[in-house]
Amino acid sequence: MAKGKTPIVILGLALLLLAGAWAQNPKKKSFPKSHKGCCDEVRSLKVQVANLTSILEELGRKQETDLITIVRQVMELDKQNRQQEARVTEAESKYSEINNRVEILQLQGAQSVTQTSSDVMYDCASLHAKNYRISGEYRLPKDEFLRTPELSVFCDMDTDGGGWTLIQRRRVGLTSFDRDWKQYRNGFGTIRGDFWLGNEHIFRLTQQPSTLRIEIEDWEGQTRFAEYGYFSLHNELNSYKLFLANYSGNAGDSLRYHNNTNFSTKNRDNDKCVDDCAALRKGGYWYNCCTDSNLNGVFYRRGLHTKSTDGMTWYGWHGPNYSMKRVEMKIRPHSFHR
Ligand SMILES: [Ca+2]
Repeated sequence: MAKGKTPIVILGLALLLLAGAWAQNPKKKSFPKSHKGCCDEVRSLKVQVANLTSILEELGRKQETDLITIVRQVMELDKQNRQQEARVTEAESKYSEINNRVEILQLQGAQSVTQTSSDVMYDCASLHAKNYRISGEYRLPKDEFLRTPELSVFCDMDTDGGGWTLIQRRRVGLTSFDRDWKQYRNGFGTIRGDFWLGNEHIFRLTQQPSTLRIEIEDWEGQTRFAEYGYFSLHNELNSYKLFLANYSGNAGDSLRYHNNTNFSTKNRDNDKCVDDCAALRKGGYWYNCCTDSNLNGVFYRRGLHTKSTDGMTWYGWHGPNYSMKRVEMKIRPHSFHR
């Protein structure tokens, strides 16, 4: 019976195989359909990605080019800036050179004029009378006839007609004014910066009737002045005693209190007080007991000037606790003509 059934079994298997093959074929045919769609999408995506990459690369290249252009522009601007700076430096140098030449001419002029006329007291007013009208430093040579020493002075040829010889200036603040008698007698500091001309020179110059003008500036940039129509010092034997009169101006009369007072320094207390005013107020001045002004006091920079009473004060304007930003004291003889 088994032998009789074998061909049927084989046939059955063959049919099954055919059926299986047939059943697989449609699947195989349907797969490529969906696989083809997938590949198209992938290809499309790939193309898009490629395009985007290309755009990105292009953008990158463009940014790089822009960056290079900007760097080049910055470098060019920097170069131009350096060239301009060089030009400014050159111009400044030329200006300085011209200025020096003018100053040398001023000095030479002052010297030659002095050497040919020893009949006048030499100061900025007499230079002005000889038509020297530029404010600046002048060197007055030694004069045997007048027995006056060589002296550098700073002339203000602008204020109220000019002809002013500066006897004091504070504007930089690096020069200490807490000095001894000898230094105040002979003078100290730099004529273009902060200085005291020297009591001996002031005494000599004020032998001719003179006016004193005091100009002060506060830290807000406001300026005021005090003028004394009469101003002179006594000699050293009389401690350079101060004489002044005829106040005018808008700063207040804060030197009147010091009138008829001897000059004091930290090593020579000539004031009218039990206290040692020069030591307390840290400068040389005509202290009475002690001050209504202290123009040779401590130079306090902005913000520090209210902390003590030893500053560069002028009570008539800002009281005892305010130290000025700038001070100039200058003299001019009554004989001055504009
Ligand atoms: Ca005293």
